[in-house]
Amino acid sequence: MAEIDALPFPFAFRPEAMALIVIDMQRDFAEPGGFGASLGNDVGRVVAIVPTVKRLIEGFRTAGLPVIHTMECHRSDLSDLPPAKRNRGNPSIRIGDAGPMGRVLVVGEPGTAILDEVAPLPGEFVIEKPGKGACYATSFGEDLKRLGVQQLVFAGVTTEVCVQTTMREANDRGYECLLAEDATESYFPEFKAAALAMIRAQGAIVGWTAMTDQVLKGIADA
Ligand code: C5J
Repeated sequence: MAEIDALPFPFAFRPEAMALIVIDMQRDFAEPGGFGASLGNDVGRVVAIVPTVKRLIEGFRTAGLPVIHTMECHRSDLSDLPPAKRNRGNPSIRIGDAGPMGRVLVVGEPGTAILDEVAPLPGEFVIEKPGKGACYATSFGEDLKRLGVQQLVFAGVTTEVCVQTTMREANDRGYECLLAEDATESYFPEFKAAALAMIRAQGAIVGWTAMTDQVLKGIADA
């Protein structure tokens, strides 16, 4: 078994069973005028991790390991958007409304797109998800089975919402999950710190955390 220097203890993995899951690196969470900003958040925090996420993606591609991207988005008729989600919070524009980058978090709209710097390559899986977690109402579970992966490295935004939800879903389904600490971000630094601590508490009850350099070293040495 190969290893990544991780917390709370080394993350053992088989390279052929490993994939990178990049959560929701979309313009709507990273740019002014998008969903994240409409909720009053400082999107600069998301922009700051883009180079690190890019480095992680490139490391997986170089190692020949799968990269799976997710996008939080809804059908244009909003039939997959429950009122409980649309009405939540007090945004200046709601999901489905027209904003400066098109309709917010709707499939095919400019703001829903993944940022150019970390965009999927042709052939990489892109999971369009209507929920915060990638397992709900998507093919994510079947895609992971088809790829034969068992160990997942996570990156993306936001740490305590879509990233943590998907990690918990995957952990419950038997996957071993590691979160790249410096390739994930929250609009709230204290929520990020708490999510990292929760994930690795109690002997990795939900998973492991490690810095991107340690992940890249682990897969390069494997
Ligand atoms: C949120 C996400 N925060 N991708 N979505 O609404 O974390």
